[in-house]
Amino acid sequence: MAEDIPRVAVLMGSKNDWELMKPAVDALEKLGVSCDVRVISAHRTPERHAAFVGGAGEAGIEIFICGAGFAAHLAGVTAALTPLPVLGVPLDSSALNGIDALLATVQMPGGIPVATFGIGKAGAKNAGLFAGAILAGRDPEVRKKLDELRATQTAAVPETPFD
Ligand code: RP5
Repeated sequence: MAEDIPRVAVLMGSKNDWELMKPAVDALEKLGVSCDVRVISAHRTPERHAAFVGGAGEAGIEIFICGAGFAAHLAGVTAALTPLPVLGVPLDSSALNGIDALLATVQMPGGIPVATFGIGKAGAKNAGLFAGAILAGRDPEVRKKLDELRATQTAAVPETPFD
């Protein structure tokens, strides 16, 4: 992980969410963006949640990525606590395979937006890349790394399935 001041906070509702949320951190590392990774639950650690989000802006955080399963209110409550962009990742940790978390995250009432991504690891990866894309708009170094990452990804696609 880069050692400069974290610009993105990656929050997850449980330590058990880490394997699903790691792709977000991996994507940000590839873009040279440092993150602050925390286990914070909106319902199990509400004071920790409010304290962290309340101090995050002053600490340099520009974007939040929140992953949670079940009745996933972590992203929504985070968005209620900050005007900074909140990217929500629904996690498939319940018997409903993340459909519950997807609906809970995406169906925010008008007024407190959460940008919601796909369920699980692909959603976490895209949330990390999207946070990078937001930062790329104001940081040429991140923009350069994002362009390089896209070019590498394109070059890795074979012309035929036999290559
Ligand atoms: C949510 O409940 C967490 O985000 C996690 O996905 C789910 C289950 O948490 P654990 O019981 O595994 O800690 O709050």
